[in-house]
Amino acid sequence: MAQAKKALAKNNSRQTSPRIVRSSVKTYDNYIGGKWVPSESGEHFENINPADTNDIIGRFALSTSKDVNAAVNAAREAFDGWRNTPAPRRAEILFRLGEILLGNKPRFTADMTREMGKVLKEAGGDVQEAIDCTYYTAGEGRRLHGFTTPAEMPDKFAMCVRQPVGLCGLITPWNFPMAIPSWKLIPALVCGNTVVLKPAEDTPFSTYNLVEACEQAGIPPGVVNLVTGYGENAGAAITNHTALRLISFTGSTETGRTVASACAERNAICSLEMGGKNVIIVMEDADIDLAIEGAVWGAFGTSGQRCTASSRLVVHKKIYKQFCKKLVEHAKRLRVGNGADAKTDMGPVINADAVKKIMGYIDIGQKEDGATLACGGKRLTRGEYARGFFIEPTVFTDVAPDMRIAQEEIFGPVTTVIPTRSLDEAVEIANGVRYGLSAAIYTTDVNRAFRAMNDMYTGIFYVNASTIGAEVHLPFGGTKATGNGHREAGTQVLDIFSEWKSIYVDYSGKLQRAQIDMVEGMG
Ligand code: UN1
Repeated sequence: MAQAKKALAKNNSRQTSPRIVRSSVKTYDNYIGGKWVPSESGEHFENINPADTNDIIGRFALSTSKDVNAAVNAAREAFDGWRNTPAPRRAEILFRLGEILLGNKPRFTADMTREMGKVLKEAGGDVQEAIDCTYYTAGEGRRLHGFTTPAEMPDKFAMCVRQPVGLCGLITPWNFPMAIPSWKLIPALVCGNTVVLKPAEDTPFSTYNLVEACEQAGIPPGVVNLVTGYGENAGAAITNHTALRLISFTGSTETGRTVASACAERNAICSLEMGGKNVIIVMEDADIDLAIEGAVWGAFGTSGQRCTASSRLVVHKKIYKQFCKKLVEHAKRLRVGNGADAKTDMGPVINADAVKKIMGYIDIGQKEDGATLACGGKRLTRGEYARGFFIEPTVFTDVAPDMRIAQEEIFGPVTTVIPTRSLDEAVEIANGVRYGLSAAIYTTDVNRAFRAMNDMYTGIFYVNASTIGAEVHLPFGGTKATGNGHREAGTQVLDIFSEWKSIYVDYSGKLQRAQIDMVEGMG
């Protein structure tokens, strides 16, 4: 009950005007063991449209550790059946899921814009990323390659196969509310694991849609379990549950560290995707208009709320003035508004806490750091903006690499322009942050492009393209404080959701001792 109040208080703090209470607002249950069930607490939290806080999308189950326990038990019961279902059969169900997602793309897109705020085109991209991930990863059902290798003794066979990890806890963020759950869920399933999935409290609806589609596709009861709620209760219960062999988390570096410590305590596998402070280097030989387009898209797409957002632009001095002028012109032209309106270029940020954090950084940029606020910097509160969380596209120029706004992840529509004298200096600045997710260079000099490609210590690198827009068949993840060495997507994600089993078959009919009984003539 106390938790419920806390959750409700948190939601109330997201409001900018009195809530219209609508009795018609639908309630949404957890999905445990193949059944839609209310949370043990009987409480709900509200999912609110960040473009209009009077618009309540639904009331979702406010789960506790008891709900997590029930979900883990269901996952345990389903595990043997699912892991022993041949992988190509598991994949067939996942291909069906892909069809269902594709068939519902317009509805899922609209639902996502309503709960998350991003413009319809981008929400469609998020749903598409889940579709791509589903088709691509389901294909692994007929591969999941292991390998054979010669054994060191005669009449002995050696091979290595993938086995599922077991029961997995998946904790996902609000900025890609269908794509990121799919990045975790689909590979977990194709490898034969069963899961407990907890989406972010700001965007449970898109993940609910994904799980409902799993049910329709025919994924057996207990294989996928959905538990909605807050990090401090449901999330913590998942992180600490001893039966969950693996926790996969995407979110802030701070929370990721807590997750990692909890997993270390109980020897659980832990895969983390966390913050970024991504950079675009623009050299003096670049196609400036192309670089501007990339910078605007990377900085203000999804209102800057991507781990891959272009929050630093390191620009050569020779073109610095021209670049800043054009960037500001473009940023000012962006139409901020409700993402559901086709004319909108940039939607709201996610909630009141985000507004506070972002506005705090804009303040720091001006006062503490002393950078030049070249455009934006204000929260929009009048007229159509009155009931939402809207912030102007904001550009800081004359930024020094060590300023807080150039070092810390803001996760909002704010970018910083840093002047540089050379490629070497640009790379040093670019690498000089605690994160290492994505980086880009705009140049027409192939030598410089390859030099930067070699020297940037990030998980993703782009040439003449922005820092956002990773595709699902390439590994996704970063170095340093961005991750803990794992990669999602691609085939590399299989190394998160399966463990290697080395198998030796001795058909000699006698004891053969490795390292001791050498083959004649070699000892
Ligand atoms: C994220 O911001 O956490 O590369 C994911 C991109 C998207 C995924 C972003 N495909 O920007």
